[in-house]
Amino acid sequence: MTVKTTTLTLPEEEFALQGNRACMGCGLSIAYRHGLKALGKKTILTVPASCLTVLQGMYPVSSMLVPCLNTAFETTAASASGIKAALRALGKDDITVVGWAGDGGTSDIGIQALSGAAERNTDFIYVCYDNEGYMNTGTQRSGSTPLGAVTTTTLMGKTEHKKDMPQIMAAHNVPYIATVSPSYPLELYDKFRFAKDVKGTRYIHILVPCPPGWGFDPRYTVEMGEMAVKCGMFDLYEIIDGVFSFYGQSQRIAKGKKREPVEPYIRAQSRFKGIPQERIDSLQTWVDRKWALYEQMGYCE
Ligand SMILES: Cc1ncc(C[n+]2csc(CCOP(=O)(O)OP(=O)(O)O)c2C)c(N)n1
Ligand code: SF4
Repeated sequence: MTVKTTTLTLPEEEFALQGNRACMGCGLSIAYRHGLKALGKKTILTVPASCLTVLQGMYPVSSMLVPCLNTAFETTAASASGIKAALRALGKDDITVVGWAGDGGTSDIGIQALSGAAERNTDFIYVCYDNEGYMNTGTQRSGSTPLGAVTTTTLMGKTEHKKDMPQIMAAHNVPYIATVSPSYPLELYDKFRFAKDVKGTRYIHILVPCPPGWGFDPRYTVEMGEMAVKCGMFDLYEIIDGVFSFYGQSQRIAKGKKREPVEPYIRAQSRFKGIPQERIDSLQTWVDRKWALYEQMGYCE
């Protein structure tokens, strides 16, 4: 049995330093810091244009202690495949290759390269941090933006539901998938640590609360991530060789703990300001249907 990490056993070594350029309260900084702790120094990252490139800093100043290739928007998985092939040619098989991209760079523009790499079961970890929009360029809608959210390209609120990226990856039969949240950093750390030792394509999806893009006070980042999980808008699970299991707060819900309604979570964010009641009902139905499907699949007790 894998031993769970606690605040006492979490390694102290840092690879993402203080004083980075992320916004105050950015959920990505928490996730990045803990993810890199688990991946360790024998890691090469490839990152497309996104908030993460901003967080890392501009040459020659960087807040990072691991090498990173800044790549074109659509090429995260393709460049990761290339780095892996080059390392193999050099006989270096002890370095973890990681593509780390936003939801725009993953669910929209980078999906073709990712799908190809996953189908070939390329040996790398792909991380999608999902702040539910193209935030670095001022909050445009992505395929991962939820129904009803106002962005600069959905002024009346988005009219479609969010794309389910982890399930799209599940359809590729990759050996490891995990959904994680910076609100539960120790569990996030453990999922990254597990993924590091798996061979083949591993996919980790992080829901990243984003104070300016979602419209909430930066002090509530952790709480916002918890609310998302407690109401079932975002679920914590992993799929190991096709076997699905919930963990953490979502496991408690799967075991019978009552799910919170989505409305308080929606009302806490100004991107949903003025959202009509029928759209809140539609979001609730979307969550209820998702959980009914989990039950049908035998994932709940
Ligand atoms: C081909 C291409 N189109 C557009 C851009 C401009 N651009 C840079 S970052 C970005 C938004 C990225 O969104 P996402 O991947 O969700 O990451 P986030 O900014 O939210 O962290 C855009 C549109 C670009 N760099 N390259
Ligand atoms: S816009 Fe959002 S995701 Fe990007 S750095 Fe700021 S808080 Fe983080």
